Amino acid sequence: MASLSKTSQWQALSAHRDEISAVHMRDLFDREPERFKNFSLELDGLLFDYSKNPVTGQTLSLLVDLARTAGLEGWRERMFAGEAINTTENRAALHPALRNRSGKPFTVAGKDVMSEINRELDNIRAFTVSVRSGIWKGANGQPICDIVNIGIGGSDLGPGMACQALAHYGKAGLDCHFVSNVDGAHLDGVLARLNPQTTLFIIASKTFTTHETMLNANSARDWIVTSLGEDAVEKHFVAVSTNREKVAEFGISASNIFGFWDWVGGRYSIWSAIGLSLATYIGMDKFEDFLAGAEAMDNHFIQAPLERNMPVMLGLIGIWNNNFLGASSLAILPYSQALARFPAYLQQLEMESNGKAVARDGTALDGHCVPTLFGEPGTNGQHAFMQAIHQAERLIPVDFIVVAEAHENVLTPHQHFQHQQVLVANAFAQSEALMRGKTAREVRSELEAQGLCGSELEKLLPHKVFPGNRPSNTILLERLEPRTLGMLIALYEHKTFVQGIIWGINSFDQWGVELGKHLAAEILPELSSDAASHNHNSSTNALIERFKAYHRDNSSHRT
Ligand code: G6Q
Repeated sequence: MASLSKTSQWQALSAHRDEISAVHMRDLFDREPERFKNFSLELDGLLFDYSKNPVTGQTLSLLVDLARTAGLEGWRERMFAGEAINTTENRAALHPALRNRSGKPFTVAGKDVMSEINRELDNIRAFTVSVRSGIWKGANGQPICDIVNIGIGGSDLGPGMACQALAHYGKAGLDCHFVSNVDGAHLDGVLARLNPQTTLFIIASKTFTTHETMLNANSARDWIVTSLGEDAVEKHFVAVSTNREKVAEFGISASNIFGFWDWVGGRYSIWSAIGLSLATYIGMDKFEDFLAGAEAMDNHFIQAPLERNMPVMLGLIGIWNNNFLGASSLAILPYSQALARFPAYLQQLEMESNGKAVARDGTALDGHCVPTLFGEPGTNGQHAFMQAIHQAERLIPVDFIVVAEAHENVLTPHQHFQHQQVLVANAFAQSEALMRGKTAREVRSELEAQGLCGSELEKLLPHKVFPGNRPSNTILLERLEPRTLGMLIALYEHKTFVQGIIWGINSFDQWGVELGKHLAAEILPELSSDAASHNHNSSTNALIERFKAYHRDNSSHRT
């Protein structure tokens, strides 16, 4: 966005915002009976309704002009052509190749990468069949009942979120667990429930050097070796990594390594072997459906005109709410318990991709970019933070993600339908309430009807007014299944890309996580050193000393 805000397209949007700012969305709906039709898009069981945003047709066409001025179409071509658009790491960002089932070539540096991808998919398929059918046996000859994915960030959030989302499709008798946190309580809590003889670990780490993952992996390895012996490692550990050397050092044999490539960013890697836990859990055919859903969204993103293009519209609506209406956060509210981890997944996708201070050319960005994402499944959020979204001064746009059909398990179909109706009624009610609000006049007549009058009524009235005119998108999935989940994730991936291009950001690096890592490596030896810490500020030095003092006084429990 370094210079984009100076362009005539940006200026036109600012002027347009001033012109329409007094118009309430209620009036926009009243004036335009076809508003839903005009401001919604549909693709294979996924409906995207963006009509409840304070925009007009003109707003959207000005936003599309802005996208064109930012060169969105050219950048999209460069991404799909495998150019090194991640300029600070000189890498392509070619995750769409991972879900390309059409047979068309995808190239990186002039080399078609599809044969390598397909070979790896074949390896994944063979592994999933072997584990699911019980051919793969643990050291004592028992089939695998529990898979533990050890990874963090991009090597955890995607498969963890998706396994929960698609649990309905998971194989009975096979459970997937995810350990990411270096807090020993995480691994400990998972291992406490498992039997080493029937547990298989997937160590998922692109670099195989991530401190948290390596410590968790080593502790898991000790757990297996202690109970089954050193030879059991081969039957109880596989790795997903681009660093075969480091995996070999850990003691995992070459035949148990699933690879991927440096042009797959961590937070875009669920489509690669990083999805191994998911593929094993739901089976390879379903994993292929998941890939196909993402591919359908890729094709839509490439082919649909910008004005009718879902990721483009989702991105542009966000730009409007952020940069022109001043919102600095975004609530992601899946009305689906199965999608409980989706907000956390999107937090990484959007905030790690676009949470940057400088543009691609290194110049400072001249406005705020990525919003702060947060969220919880509905209806829980309604009983927690929705109050602020309805009435607090600051604008907090919302993405509602709603699933029409529930999956049945223990409850009867009738019970499920009852629950689903209540759930969905709440989602639709929230978006309507945010849009319409409740005027002072409406509150007054409501209170009068309840028999209130005079000062009692006047005192209560301002508390019950809702300003409305609060933006929200609704994404309605017919069913939460592998294909639609693939579409949904790819929709947000491309939305993130669209916004990054408009802000002028390289969405594919993450230098902002380095400083903390570096300092942690410095502090670690200080925590066990006898010498007092003087290397930091007074706060950090004192905290280190307090930690050491605590452990000096309580050292008996570690022996
Ligand atoms: C994602 C990031 C980051 C990464 C983790 C784990 O885009 O790069 O979240 O996925 O730091 O890294 P490894 O997979 O290398 O362990």
